[in-house]
Amino acid sequence: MKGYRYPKIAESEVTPKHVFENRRRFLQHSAAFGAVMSFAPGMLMPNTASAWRRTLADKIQQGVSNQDFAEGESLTSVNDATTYNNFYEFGVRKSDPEVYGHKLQTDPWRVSIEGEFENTASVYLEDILRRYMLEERIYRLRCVETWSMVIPWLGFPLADLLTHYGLTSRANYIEFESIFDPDNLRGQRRSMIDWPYREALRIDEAMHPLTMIAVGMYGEKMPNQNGAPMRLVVPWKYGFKSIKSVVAIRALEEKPTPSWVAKNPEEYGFYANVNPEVDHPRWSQARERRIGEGGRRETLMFNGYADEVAQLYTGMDLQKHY
Ligand SMILES: Nc1nc2c(c(=O)[nH]1)N[C@H]1C(S)=C(S)[C@@H](COP(=O)(O)O)O[C@H]1N2
Ligand SMILES: [Mo]
Repeated sequence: MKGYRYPKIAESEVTPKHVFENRRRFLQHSAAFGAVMSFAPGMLMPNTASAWRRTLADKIQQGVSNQDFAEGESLTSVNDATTYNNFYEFGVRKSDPEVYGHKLQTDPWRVSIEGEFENTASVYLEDILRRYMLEERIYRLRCVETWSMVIPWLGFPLADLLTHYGLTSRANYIEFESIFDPDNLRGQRRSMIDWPYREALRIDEAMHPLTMIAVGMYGEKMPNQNGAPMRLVVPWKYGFKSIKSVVAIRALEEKPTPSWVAKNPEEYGFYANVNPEVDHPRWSQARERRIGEGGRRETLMFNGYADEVAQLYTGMDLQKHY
């Protein structure tokens, strides 16, 4: 694993132009708002507004370690990674998450820590963020639909979060749940899956050092279309396991049923490990299309993370436990 140095280029070059323009407009707007505030000291404001954004900005400022887990493969452009997305809460087209992502309400953000923990909690994201050093990790992302990307995530190991609340001896699985807000999430007004989106990992998968909670990408806070403000990233599994906009983390004794397994157990398994030898019923998984690249490339066993994770599955028939 060689070190990675984030390219030192102007923000205007790495951020899609309209996002950059929007941000500038937002900054101008909040500067004006600040001026108004100073003349209206009695005005009430929720004290949690934007608190996680400030904490995250501080954390990024304090410095971030970098590790390349993609063997020097080129990064997917930030434009491709933020305009070609699966986030069915916004619709089924790849462009929908970027078009409708602004409707996602991320302020304040609370996460419910439930089930087989010594200490259950309902915790504000800023209080989670305060506890951890942020790491940048470059991972391959392989969608079950056969496209792939290489993305520099910003986050921390899920294991650190789980151990903070103390797992009980009965915690065999971790279930994750995404935001449910049909008023703002137009995709949730249709019954594509049984909303909210739910995913799950076996406890050893959840505790694996590669499994991370991501709160940003490309050196900045997570764009809404990529699962703001916090999402799961499990690089050796098909992308649908990497659940976005997480509001609940539940430790369970019994194996839960993820949304895709409930919808179609023949097509989507609980494990969903990237495996070129196990085809989807409707297509081969042997090759993939790297977004931004011509042609196709071979799909790697466990998405290239076999050295790290293959031992989690020794003795399991991966054709059966797909
Ligand atoms: N809540 C939620 N999480 C989700 C999805 C979704 O529709 N809703 N799509 C999944 C799928 S199929 C993929 S491939 C990845 C895509 O992540 P990206 O858009 O950041 O590349 O998110 C996953 N997480
Ligand atoms: Mo996917």
